[in-house]
Amino acid sequence: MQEIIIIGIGQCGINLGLEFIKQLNYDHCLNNVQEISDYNRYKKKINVFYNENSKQQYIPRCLFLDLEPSSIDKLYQQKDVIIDPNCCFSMNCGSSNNFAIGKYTDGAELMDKCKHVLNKYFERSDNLQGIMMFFSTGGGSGSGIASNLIYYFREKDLTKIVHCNPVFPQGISHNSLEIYNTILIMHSMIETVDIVTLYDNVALQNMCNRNFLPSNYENYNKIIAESLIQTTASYRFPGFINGGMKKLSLNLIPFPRLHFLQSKYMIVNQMDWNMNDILKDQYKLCSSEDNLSNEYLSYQIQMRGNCFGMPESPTLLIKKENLYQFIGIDNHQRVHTNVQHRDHENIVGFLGNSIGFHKYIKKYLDDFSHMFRRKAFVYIYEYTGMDEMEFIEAESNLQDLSSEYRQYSQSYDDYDEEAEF
Ligand SMILES: Nc1nc2c(ncn2[C@@H]2O[C@H](COP(=O)(O)OP(=O)(O)OP(=O)(O)O)[C@@H](O)[C@H]2O)c(=O)[nH]1
Ligand SMILES: [Mg+2]
Repeated sequence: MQEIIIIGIGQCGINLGLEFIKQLNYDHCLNNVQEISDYNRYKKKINVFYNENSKQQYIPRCLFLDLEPSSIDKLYQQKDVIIDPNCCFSMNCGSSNNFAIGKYTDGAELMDKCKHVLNKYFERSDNLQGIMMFFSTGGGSGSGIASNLIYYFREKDLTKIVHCNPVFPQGISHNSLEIYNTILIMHSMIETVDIVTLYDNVALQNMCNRNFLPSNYENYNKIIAESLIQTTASYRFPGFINGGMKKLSLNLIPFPRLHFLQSKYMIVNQMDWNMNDILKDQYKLCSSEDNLSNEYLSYQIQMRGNCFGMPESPTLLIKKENLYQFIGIDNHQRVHTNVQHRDHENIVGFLGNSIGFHKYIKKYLDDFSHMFRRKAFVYIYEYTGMDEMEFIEAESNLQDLSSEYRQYSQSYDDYDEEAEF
């Protein structure tokens, strides 16, 4: 049945995972006791994110973890969604914003319980697609525990897809350790994860301001969840062209290490819209400066609703013939879902693998190098048993990734220059 497991880690991950489940419930017309309230609504693929119990309730297939109890306690207090308490684990310690505590000490103690739940989900699933993880790269619990889980999942089954949805920190002023945590979890995500969709609170804040919404975590999480509801619509509902996690990874990741995607999301209830609008700044969920239309190695357009016409008339969103010649393939994919969103007639989503990613990661790498050169704050990690070597490896792995992305942008620039002569 192509099942997916939702995993939320740390405060940010739990808030985001919960919001995503709430919106899934709404999209599938589940009421506050997780029963289907509208039987006309298509529910054939509801098992993608839910397990059905003997009382015909659909319980989300999820796992929530934190090193402090407050976010997990919040899950138990929910009135409009039921989360199985056997899938929620916390400790009483907190990570003090330290990746090493999340990964090696207190966080590692949670792993046995996690493995037990994950193995149970594996056994109960017909044909598991993979996992969707939510966490902030800056948090100690989020980044540390996520790193452990990613390695565990990879060892367990190489064929399943690991899709991470990390929220990046605002910058060095927010909290010094966030930069270290970010580079360390990025190191884990480069080798072991199939797809990473990037989000950051700066882009989300801009989106809130533009839409006259108060700028707070609740609204940020709503926006991220809405875009993921759009991305997963083609997994959960029928359409002209259907998608799945594997298809997404096959079509958008031309080289295994280059799997960092940027997401955009646009509601198109108005008549005068253009497919190219989706590339505009106001729709992006990650504040990278990558809006050049020829910067994408690959992209996917996700359409939901009825006004998009038949798939035989594909709309080529980005003109990038030169890039095609360079990569040698046409890596543009469309997915289409007929079942409309309950509140919006038509929605367009966009996921792109941009070579501009190297510019996005540069500011984090610069801040990291700036602090690490002076060994600032490194003792905090060393007290927890972490080796300085891990910092050096992470930095160099990220620099390599950055040059791999840059190599494509340079080749493209060279190609452009040659073409001008
Ligand atoms: N979008 C969004 N960002 C959040 C949310 N909660 C925290 N953040 C951001 O996440 C980072 C802090 O991570 P947390 O998730 O609070 O940390 P944690 O994973 O619980 O780890 P600890 O350090 O152990 O508390 C900061 O950059 C916050 O701005 C949230 O609900 N939504
Ligand atoms: Mg926390």
